Amino acid sequence: MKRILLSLLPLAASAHQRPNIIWLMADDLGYGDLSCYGATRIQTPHIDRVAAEGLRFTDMHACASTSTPSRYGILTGEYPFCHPGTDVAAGNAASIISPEQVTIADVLRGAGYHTGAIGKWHLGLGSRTGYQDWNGRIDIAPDSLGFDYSYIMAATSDRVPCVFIEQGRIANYDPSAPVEVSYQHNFEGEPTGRTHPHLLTKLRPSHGHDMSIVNGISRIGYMRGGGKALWRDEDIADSITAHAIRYIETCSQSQAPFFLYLCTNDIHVPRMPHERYRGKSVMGLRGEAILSLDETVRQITAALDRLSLAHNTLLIITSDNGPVLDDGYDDQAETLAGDHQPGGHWRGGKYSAYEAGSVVPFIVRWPARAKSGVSHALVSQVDAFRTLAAIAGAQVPQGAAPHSLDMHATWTGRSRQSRPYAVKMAQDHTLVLRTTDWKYISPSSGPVIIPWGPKIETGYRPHPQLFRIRTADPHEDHDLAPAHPKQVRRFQTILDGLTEKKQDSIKQ
Ligand code: NG6
Ligand code: CA
Repeated sequence: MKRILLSLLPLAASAHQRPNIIWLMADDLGYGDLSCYGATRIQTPHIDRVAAEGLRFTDMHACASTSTPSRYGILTGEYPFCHPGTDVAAGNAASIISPEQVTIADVLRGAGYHTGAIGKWHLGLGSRTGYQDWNGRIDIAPDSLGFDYSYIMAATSDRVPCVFIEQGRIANYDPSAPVEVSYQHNFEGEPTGRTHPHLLTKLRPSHGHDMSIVNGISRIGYMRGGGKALWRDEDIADSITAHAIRYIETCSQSQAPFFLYLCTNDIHVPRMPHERYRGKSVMGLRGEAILSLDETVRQITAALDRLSLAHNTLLIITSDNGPVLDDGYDDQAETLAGDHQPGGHWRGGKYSAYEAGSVVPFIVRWPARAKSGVSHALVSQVDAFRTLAAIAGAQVPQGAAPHSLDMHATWTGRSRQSRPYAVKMAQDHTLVLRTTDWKYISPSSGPVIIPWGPKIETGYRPHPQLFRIRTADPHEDHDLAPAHPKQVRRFQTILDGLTEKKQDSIKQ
């Protein structure tokens, strides 16, 4: 059993003033992908409106440049490199967060919030990898991790199983088509993208993604069955948004505030947004997926307005990691990007140690209490835990959220105070440390360019690198490490301190 001692802090005014909280997180949306962050080849008027009414941050750091570790950091308040097994999870991976761990959902639920997780999950499910009961009840689902309600995709839309899971069971379950999943072997007689490329009617892989075929698109991993429960990629955004709105409507009828962890599939590959967006962006499917994300925001904000909830709802819009153009499907994202810079002025992209991998859009709107404008404070998603807990007036139990700081004054625009430093992890586990002025990348033996397909610079070098990130060198071109050995030692010592603790906790 989790030991959660929850009490209301003085910060929390009376219960009815506590805000609803929506953490709306896109997938692989880059710093430069929104018009309010400078994009010109795409317009995102609905997200821009939230940004204009709220606070737009220019220096928010995800915990990692890929999804699973980034999400782990948000929900647990612990850096993902301090916990074993947080790499990009397969669709049949066991739950990475154990039910004994305290999540932000546990803390908010304990403080009287109704809690929901809708959309992409990607943190594993069940107690044993490969042994989930897909045709019954999955034993560890978000309800074991603090969420009263969940309607989720197990992993990503490019990974099997291609079904939604509601309250631990496959939604729209089709008893005539039991689901089987494997990441090791195909099921006899089932076509794959490799063996039956003529069945790929919607998208072809550019690298990987050549296993089971669902909806004319081949995926990572093998599955059989599903029948009417299988998703149609074109409907994923509408389904997630409709469930989110239903959730908000239901919660609006109760006295209790709600916390909605709402994770879109947009704009991850395979990008196959609804047909109504076809031809609507000069950037092709990747642009259309951004339009679909903007439409989700339009619908969510319209629902908040309609239900008179907007004033006291803390709405956060962000991304799990940086952008990628070709992430494994021939969707012409590279050619049609033109002069669009998905990572804005930052170097690199998804997976990399360079800033575009993990500096993400971050918009906070809370009309009742937060200021509007632009904040250049250095902030980190690992602080979601203690910051949201403070805003909700919930106490964080001892031992939980070890790396999270209460940054509510900064997140609501009442302070410009930065974090002392932000730490994040690249795809090969290279650690990066940022202060307001410096950027440090620890040595890595990894390749200079991502080797499996995406044309992205990793930022990996066998020696330490140091950049004057804000004042002189936002593009990480001039390595100052040789000239500043003391600074290098200082930052490496901080990282060593974090990873030594990790070794200790793994040994215990
Ligand atoms: C990679 C996939 C990529 C994407 C990524 C995870 C291949 C070749 N590439 O391994 O397409 O799924 O994992 O993305 O399989 S994330 O945003 O969920 O971290
Ligand atoms: Ca992602």
